[in-house]
Amino acid sequence: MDSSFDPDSPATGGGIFGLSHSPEEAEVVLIPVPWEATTSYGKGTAEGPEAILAASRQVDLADPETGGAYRHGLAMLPVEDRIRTLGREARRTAEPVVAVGGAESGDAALSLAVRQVNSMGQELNEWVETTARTWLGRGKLVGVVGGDHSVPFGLIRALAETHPGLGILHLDAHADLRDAYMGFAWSHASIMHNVITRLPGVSRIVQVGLRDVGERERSLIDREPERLRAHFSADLDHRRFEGKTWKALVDEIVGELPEEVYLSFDIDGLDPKLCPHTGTPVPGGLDFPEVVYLVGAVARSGRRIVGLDLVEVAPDPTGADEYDANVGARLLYKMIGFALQSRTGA
Ligand SMILES: [Mn+2]
Repeated sequence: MDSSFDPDSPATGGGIFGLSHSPEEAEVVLIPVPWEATTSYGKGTAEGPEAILAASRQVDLADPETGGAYRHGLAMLPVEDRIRTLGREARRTAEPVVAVGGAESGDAALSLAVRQVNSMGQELNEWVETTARTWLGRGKLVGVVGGDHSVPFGLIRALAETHPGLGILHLDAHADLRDAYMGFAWSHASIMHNVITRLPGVSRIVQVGLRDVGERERSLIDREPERLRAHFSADLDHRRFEGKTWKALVDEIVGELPEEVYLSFDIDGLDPKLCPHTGTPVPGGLDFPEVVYLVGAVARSGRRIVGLDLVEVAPDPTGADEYDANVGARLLYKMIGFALQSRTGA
């Protein structure tokens, strides 16, 4: 960045947060993934990366909490047309299956559609992983901006290999532990099931904010007490109502994480007043300062945040309300800031 750069002046750079770093000169590289192949309820998260990019230009860069992440250089890769097209094709192929709630009927056309969507999901995962490895290999901190919650699998796989024992701090209203939702192996509702069953390098997933959990997900949590730690919103709320401080709860949560941590943030972990257009909003949930305190506590504990994603941010389809993307962009800046702090010990 040239020396005349003024973080207080209106954003002029075309990149994320109004900056103009190339990915080569940035310390943080974000991979945008416009993908929502298998979402069943609200749509629009495929537009998340571009909405966050647009809203990010309003974020003041000298963040008092995280200390000005922009100095490290931040860049978002351009959205690849091939990936956007693949995402649309996957969505189109999945639609008839989603419309009837799955392919259990044995209908041959629906079963074929499921297999095709699964193979497109596989292709996406491979692309995310290859892209992530390229930038990880150059020493970057890599993040994924979704898209639905299926998209960061390739990044998590790459990091689980280079950081065995990795822990995931998973903020979400949902456990995402379903084994193939509607037959779709790479569904947004299955991301953590796929991580826990396919990535032995991930030692533990610590889930926070859960409010909507299926019976089979619950029993998987009970069967895997070492690798899955679930913090339900109701439990956290009750304990706070009865006098526990948020700090005490955060210390417990952070204490369950290993030394190296990946942040996976589904925006619907927040109170839906902060993300009114997300695909599957659930009342309750965490407030913005609470999650920022939690993520900051990971860095302050001396743990290292080695990668991150922010998913399920969906802009208002009418374009009238940019709040979802505004909250998303600010959350992303805080997550990056704490990750950088944890990286350098600064
Ligand atoms: Mn999720």
